[in-house]
Amino acid sequence: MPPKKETALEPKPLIGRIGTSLKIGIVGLPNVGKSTFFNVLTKSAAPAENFPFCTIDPNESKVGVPDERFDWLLQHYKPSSPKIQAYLNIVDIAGLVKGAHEGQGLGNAFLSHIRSVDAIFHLCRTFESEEITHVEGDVNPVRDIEIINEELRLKDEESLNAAIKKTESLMRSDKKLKAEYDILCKIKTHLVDQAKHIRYGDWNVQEIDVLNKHLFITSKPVIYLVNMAEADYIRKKNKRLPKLKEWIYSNDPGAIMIPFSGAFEAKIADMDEDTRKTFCEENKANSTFDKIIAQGYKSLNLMYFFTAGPKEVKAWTIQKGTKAPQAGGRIHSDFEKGFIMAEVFKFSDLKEEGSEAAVKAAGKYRQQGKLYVVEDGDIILFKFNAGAGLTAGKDAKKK
Ligand SMILES: Nc1nc2c(ncn2[C@@H]2O[C@H](COP(=O)(O)OP(=O)(O)O)[C@@H](O)[C@H]2O)c(=O)[nH]1
Ligand SMILES: [Mg+2]
Repeated sequence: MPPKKETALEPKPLIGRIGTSLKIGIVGLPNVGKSTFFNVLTKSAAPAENFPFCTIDPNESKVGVPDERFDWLLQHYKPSSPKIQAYLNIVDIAGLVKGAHEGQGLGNAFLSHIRSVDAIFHLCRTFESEEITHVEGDVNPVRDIEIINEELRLKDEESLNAAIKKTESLMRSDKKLKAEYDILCKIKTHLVDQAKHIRYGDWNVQEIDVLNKHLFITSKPVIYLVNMAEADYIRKKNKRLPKLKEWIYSNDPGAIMIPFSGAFEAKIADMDEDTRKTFCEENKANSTFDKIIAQGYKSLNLMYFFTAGPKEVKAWTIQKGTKAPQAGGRIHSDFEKGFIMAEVFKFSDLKEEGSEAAVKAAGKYRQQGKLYVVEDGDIILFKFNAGAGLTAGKDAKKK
């Protein structure tokens, strides 16, 4: 069956779960610095203000997504109360070892943990240490990445084979399942015969539909985090980095790699602000956490729009491709049900013009209808019909 032509207007559906409280999990071999990274990040990142206790359980946490635009809006509107930024859910997953898919180490327990996240921080180690043993005997990040990637692929192979078997037996009584069965077999060619992760494939709408029923591990986006020794991080060099870059470039084109140093981050997290500033200036090095959080958030296909005024400044998380009424529905279901229009202006225009009135005067304040696809960083005022007894055009943002 030839794939149906997709219209240019409707973007392809995303691979993965639908929702706005998606999570990213930290995956890697034992002793590569996953928990150190998680703990320092959780402790030092700006706590999400709406969640005074960042830690949900010892292995799961929320961290605020740093954004200069948000900071600027706070300065501009000086809201009297809530200022709520977007946050990233992050999960520390126990280390994987070779053979995990067949039950080695913590074995299959990792599976449910990785299943429950929507993207992966694949953490690997380039720091040397006599005391901190490496499960594979020596430091070799390319080999480590290959071990983990193969474990994940084998785990998917197992799930996929089970899915194929099940669909095949159900297909005998339900012919409609033939199309799904064919798609699963096509995925198998990719995952098993070509030994490739599912996220490298170019899947059409029907195939994405099937993929989203199963949420395979290797369909999740990956960001490689390279944990360096403090000294290497400061001098921005490590002998293994070029090879690692080359490996990612040829084997996982498009994947993002972010070098950082758990040791460096832990050190500066313990300093008071002045000491930290001096230390960072002297060493010409800074924390990488902001970048890691921002990229992690992006990898989940999440973005946010703002509501902003003297009362409050808030970032509202939505999935990429969300239309105006559904974006409004994040704030209140009435905004979606009674949607009239969205008044939208761009952060960059506000910054350039200096005030909302100036943005309006410059003709950059736009009224958008229900088909408008919200863009990252839009500042929106929803007009909606609040239903029985209330007048239309009630403002979402009261002055
Ligand atoms: N030298 C050095 N040691 C680190 C670094 N990150 C973590 N460690 C140490 O390595 C050991 C294992 O770290 P941990 O974060 O528990 O690793 P995990 O098993 O991947 O969660 C601990 O003793 C850490 O103190 C690092 O960047 N440099
Ligand atoms: Mg750990």
